[in-house]
Amino acid sequence: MKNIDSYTHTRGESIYVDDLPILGGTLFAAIFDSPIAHGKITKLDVAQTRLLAGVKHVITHENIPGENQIGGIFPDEPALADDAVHFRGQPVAIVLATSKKIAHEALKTIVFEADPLPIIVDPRVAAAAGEIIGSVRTFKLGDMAKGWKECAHIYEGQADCNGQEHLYIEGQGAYAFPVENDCIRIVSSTQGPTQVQRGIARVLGVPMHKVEVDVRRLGGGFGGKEDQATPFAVLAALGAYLSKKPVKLVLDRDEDMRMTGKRHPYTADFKIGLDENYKIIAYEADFFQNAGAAADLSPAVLERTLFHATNAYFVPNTCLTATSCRTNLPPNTAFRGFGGPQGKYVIESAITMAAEALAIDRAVIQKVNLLKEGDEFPYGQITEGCEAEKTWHQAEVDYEIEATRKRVAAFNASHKNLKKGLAFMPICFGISFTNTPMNHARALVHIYQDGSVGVSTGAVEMGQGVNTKMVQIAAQNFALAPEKIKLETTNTTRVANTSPTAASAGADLNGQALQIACAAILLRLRTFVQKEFKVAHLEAVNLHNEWVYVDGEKTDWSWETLVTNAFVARIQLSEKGHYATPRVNFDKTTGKGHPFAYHVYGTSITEVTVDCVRGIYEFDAVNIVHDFGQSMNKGIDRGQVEGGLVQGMGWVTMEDLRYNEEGRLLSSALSTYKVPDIFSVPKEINVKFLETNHSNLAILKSKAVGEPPLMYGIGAHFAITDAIKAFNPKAIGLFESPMTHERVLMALYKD
Ligand code: MTE
Ligand code: LUZ
Ligand code: MOS
Repeated sequence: MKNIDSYTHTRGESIYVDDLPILGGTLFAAIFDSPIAHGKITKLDVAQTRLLAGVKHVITHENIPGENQIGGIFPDEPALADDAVHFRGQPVAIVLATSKKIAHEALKTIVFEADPLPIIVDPRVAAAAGEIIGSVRTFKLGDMAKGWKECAHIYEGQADCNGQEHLYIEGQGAYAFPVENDCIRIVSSTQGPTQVQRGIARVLGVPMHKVEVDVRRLGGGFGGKEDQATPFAVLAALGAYLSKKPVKLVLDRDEDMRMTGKRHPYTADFKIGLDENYKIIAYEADFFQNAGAAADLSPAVLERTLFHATNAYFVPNTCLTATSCRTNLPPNTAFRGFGGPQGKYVIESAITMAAEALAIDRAVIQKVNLLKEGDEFPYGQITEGCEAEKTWHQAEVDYEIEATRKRVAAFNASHKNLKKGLAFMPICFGISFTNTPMNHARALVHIYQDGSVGVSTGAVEMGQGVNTKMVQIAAQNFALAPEKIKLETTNTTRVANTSPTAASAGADLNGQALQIACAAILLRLRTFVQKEFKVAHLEAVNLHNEWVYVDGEKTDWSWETLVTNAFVARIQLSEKGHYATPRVNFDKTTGKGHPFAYHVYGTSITEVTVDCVRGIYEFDAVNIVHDFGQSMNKGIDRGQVEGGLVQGMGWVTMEDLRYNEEGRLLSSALSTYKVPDIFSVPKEINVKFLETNHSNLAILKSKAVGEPPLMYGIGAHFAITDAIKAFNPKAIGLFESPMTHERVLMALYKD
């Protein structure tokens, strides 16, 4: 089934926040954000600004009617700065004017003075200074002292990976409307409508029922709108609440890049020990996360780094520690993979270091350590339906690895200045929010009198195709054509108390809730047919192809007739469903439990050609075998794998996020921050569907696919370093990501 948005997308008719028709009286908001990274505010004068023609309001923290607080996990982030600023780009004041241009011009007249305070941008410096968010976290398995004794080879090193700009095509934005009795209705580009609702209620000092949040779709989120859509929605709502006018706030690209947090950069120390057979016996890693100036989701991201620190490998003795470090950068946040990629990058570096020292192919170490059925993760969960080895073996066979290795070796032997590199990247990713209470969802189904169906869920469409999957579920349950189903906006008054659409669990959680609602209506309708047709057994009543069947025979009732008759017979044609993932639990104090409903596995093989004169490279192919369970929509799922892969490749190759010592973002535009385009994607991407038939908790056995494929991208880093070594054997220990052309060139000529 095609993506239900493809028609309006390709015609440019899909509606985003900035496309909403402008209501009369609308005011346009612009944010005055901190020009310095750290300081105590000594003067904030907006008197002149308030007098400007076209300026209607200037709002500072003093005008906030409720609590000046937007922190989700820790209350450490004001909506508008009060006595101090902690990062460049931190919102200090907002101007509401009759046009966006006037609002932006007016910002220049705001007088802001501050006494500078020391600026920290490096997480290790922050940790040494005691600037820590939450507590240091540890996951442990086995006995380290015993483990190290059993090792024949032990290596220690450091691995660093950088942050990443989300670069959703639609920037952050919201459009807020005042409603009678101090209520607010707001359209927000958010992955978390309930988070926005709660944030607004808190800052306005009103109960949540006074705030209605509506989301049609997002032009991309990638985690960047899980938490960080909230501050901008709050500011728009605050404007509407105080001015009693509709207020629109849509960030321009440069504002968005400057003000919002990104993927967390990490620096880590590792120690790995192997026995004679290259089995990893012990692994220790100590992660320092660059959290930025406030907690945001950092503690949860930090935790997922620990969950995925051993990637798809079994390590009997593991000690993992992680520290969230407070720096003077915009608060970093969720980004596809949510700390998992950073954890995996470090163990892949450790394995590479061991392989380099032992002068063997790193794939040899990877392969013998893959997870097996019944293995224990450092957090206590046991693998069930483990596909790590199966995807690896299938990748070796389907992509003819022996022939590929020979071809690469022959190429490298016959070329002086061009070298090819290969890298395997196995992945294992846990599906569920690691914070157990977030794993539930609701759906609401209406069948209208004419037989058409309206479906609301808590899921937010951001390009990943969740709405299409929801239509498929409803259509399948009612035996209807997809055209009979309409996916409504995600709205807090129809579906309340939603978890954000995140953790790749959107389709699983909301899809199961939707199935429960559909099943309840269907049972009522079939029972009604049973009575009307005087059928002995309910099982004899079925729906096929929009028609009622009894005992396998077509009746004279169409779906429409059934619905109309049921309505006249006063049968309830609406239903809600609620689903809570069974089994999941996790004890944060012991670091043990069964946090994930299931795991997703896969293996990629990346082939790259490096131009050793210029340091540039091209990806010849990325070949993937991915564990989809039983994909309910192969087109959408393939798209998720391809998109995730390329986004992950961008993270470890060209996306070079830079801040200077003053905490100023240097890579602040698309001219200085390069993302993969059609010329830099692999020439070939092959995705093979490993179809498995285990019972699992995935919706219709179709496994979550949103985030896991991003981590195939990590293979790009190690394919490049493999090629570099073929040119310059001294270029080992390259564990600093991204592998930009500049960095590759330096490595090629390093001695
Ligand atoms: N795909 C597109 N096109 N746009 C997005 O913003 N976000 C990713 C992934 N795929 C994203 C995407 C992230 S971070 C997550 S968590 C999942 O989609 C969320 O959707 P799901 O739970 O329905 O898989
Ligand atoms: N968000 C969250 C996530 O709040 N908890 C998670 O476990 C998670 N995992 C991935 C992405 N977002
Ligand atoms: Mo995705 S990082 O869970 O929004």
